[in-house]
Amino acid sequence: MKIKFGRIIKKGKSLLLAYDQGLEHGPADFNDKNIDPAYILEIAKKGKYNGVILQKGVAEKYYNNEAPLILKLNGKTNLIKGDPVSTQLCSVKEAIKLGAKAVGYTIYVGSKHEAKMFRDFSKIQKEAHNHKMPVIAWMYPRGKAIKNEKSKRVLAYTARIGLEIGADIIKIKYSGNVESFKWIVKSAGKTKVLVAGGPKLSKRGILKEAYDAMKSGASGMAIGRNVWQYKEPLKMTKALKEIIFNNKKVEAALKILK
Ligand code: FBP
Repeated sequence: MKIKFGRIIKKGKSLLLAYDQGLEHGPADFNDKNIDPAYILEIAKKGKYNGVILQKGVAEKYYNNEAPLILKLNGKTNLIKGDPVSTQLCSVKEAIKLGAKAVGYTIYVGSKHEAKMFRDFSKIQKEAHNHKMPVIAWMYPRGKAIKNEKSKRVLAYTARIGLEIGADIIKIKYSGNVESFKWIVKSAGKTKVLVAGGPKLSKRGILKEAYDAMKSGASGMAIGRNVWQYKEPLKMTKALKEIIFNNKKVEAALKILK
C-alpha cells in the first residue's frame, strides 16, 4: 500500500501545527490573538508548516489552503473525569471534502474505553488507506490503569501499538530523555514518530526537547501551544525548523529567538 504523504513528510521529517486545543482544553489556552483561528492559519502559511491540525468546525469556517490540512476526526473535552474516551466527530469522507491530506485520531491507550477507540480507528484507517491518505494517531496512555504516562515501558508499548494498528505517523509525548526515547522510536518501527509540545515551556526547554527528540530518531514535532503562545510564533517556527530540518544545535536555534 503506497501512502501519499505529499508535503506532510519531507525528506523523512515534519513540523505540524496543532490547533485542536479549543475542544480539548477550551479557550483557557488562548489569548486575544490566538483565540482567532485566522491568526493560527497565518502562522501555518507564513511558517510553511508541513500541515495544520484542525477540528472540522474550524476547518469549515476558516481553512483556505494555508498549509496541508490534517483533519482531527475525534475529540473530547477536559471537563469529564475518569477514564477518557474520544468520540468520532467527523468522517474520512467529510475530511476529504474539506481538503484534508491526512486524518488524525486520538487513542487513550490503557483507558477502560480503549477497545472503542481501537474499533473506530480501524475503520478510519481502512477508509483513509483506500484513498492512500496518511493516518496520524495521537497515542496517549491515560486512565486509572496508567501510573506514569511518560515511563519508557508505557510509551514504548504505546508507540508499538501505533505500528501494530497501522498508523502511518504517531504523535506522542516526549519521555524526558534520549536514552528512553530511542527505544520508544525503535518500538514504532516504520511508523514515524512526532513529538507533541505540551504546555508552554521556556524557549530553551522546548528547543532542547526538539533537539533531543530528533537525536532519538523522531521525525519531527506536531506542536501547538509552544508556538502560538510564544510572543513571536514565526521566530519559534524558524528555530524549531533549524533543529528538525537542518540538524542545528539548541544554542544556534536560540540565537534566532534573541
Ligand atoms: P500542544 O503542542 O499544544 O500540546 O498540542 C498537542 C496536542 O496533542 C493537541 O493536538 C491536543 O489538543 C493536545 O495536545 C492534547 O493535550 P492533552 O490531552 O495532553 O491535554
